[in-house]
Amino acid sequence: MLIKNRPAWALPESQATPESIFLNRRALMAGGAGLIAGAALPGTASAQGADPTLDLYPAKRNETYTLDRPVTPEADAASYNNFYEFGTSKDIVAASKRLVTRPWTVAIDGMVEKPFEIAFDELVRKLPLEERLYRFRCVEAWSMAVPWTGIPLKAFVDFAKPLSGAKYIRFETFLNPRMAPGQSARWYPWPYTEGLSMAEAANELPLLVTGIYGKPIPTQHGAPLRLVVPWKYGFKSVKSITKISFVSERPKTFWEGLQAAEYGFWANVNPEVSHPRWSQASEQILGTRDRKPTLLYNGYGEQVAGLYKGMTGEKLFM
Ligand SMILES: Nc1nc2c(c(=O)[nH]1)N[C@H]1C(S)=C(S)[C@@H](COP(=O)(O)O)O[C@H]1N2
Ligand SMILES: [Mo]
Repeated sequence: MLIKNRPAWALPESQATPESIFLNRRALMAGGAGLIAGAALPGTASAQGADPTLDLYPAKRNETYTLDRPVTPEADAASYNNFYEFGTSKDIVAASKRLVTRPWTVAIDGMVEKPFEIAFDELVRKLPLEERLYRFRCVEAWSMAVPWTGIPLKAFVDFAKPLSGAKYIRFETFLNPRMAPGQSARWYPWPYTEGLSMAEAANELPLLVTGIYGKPIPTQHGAPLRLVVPWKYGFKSVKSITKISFVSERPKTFWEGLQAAEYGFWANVNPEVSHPRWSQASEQILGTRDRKPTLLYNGYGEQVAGLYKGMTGEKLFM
């Protein structure tokens, strides 16, 4: 395992269940490990200047969404990340500072009335921003609870004006191996992509996130724009989005492309459906020594269970 500086509350090696375990071995065999341990370029962060959206934070909190546990301390959430573009360990904060987030353009294409591109700084002022407290559950069996700020995905979909033939929405991360050394590892299907059905995208819960802890989102969490889908395993919550496409066919996602038997399209949280290599019954609460039982749909069944009525024959939980 490549986890360095493992904090006291992290899992013992024997219990840890990284998404990447078989890939780490391949990376080592291919001599690629050094490549993805990129260091920050001195001065990059300051060269980007002050964030032009600072005045939008903190956004008004939507009190509908409450937690059954304390909010994770910011320092813990901000220092234990998955962002394979910057390395396969959890310790990618420094490397992620290479991400240049301005200018940042998002392309909207596929089955829409009219494809268009929009600057992130314009998009973030066009649609309503709000703060929500959500639980977040990684497939590796750790979890956190954080205040995200974002645009309800539903509002973005209305703004994009999809055609009736659109059945899925597909999200794509930037592709720039010079900025993101992990993207030089050719055994991954870069760029990172994810997708939802249109019915899921129209649900109230998914957020196009622009901020966390009442501030613009930092690079390690997927600046400047990422998805958050709180009832699905964390890998669905794609970071640093540059393209959003409306499509008629179910898109093949990054993790599906790597290992379809372990990471499917639906990936809804379910404590009773084990990952082929570990149990999903409970979760390690980030920043603590506690484990908690994992909840069906990560506790959001009331809002989302209806989406899957009658979908027999689909692998809804992996
Ligand atoms: N582009 C991109 N998005 C990504 C990932 C990634 O490696 N690259 N990792 C995913 C996984 S596995 C998880 S658990 C979450 C972690 O989000 P966080 O680091 O903000 O907690 O981001 C998801 N989004
Ligand atoms: Mo994850």
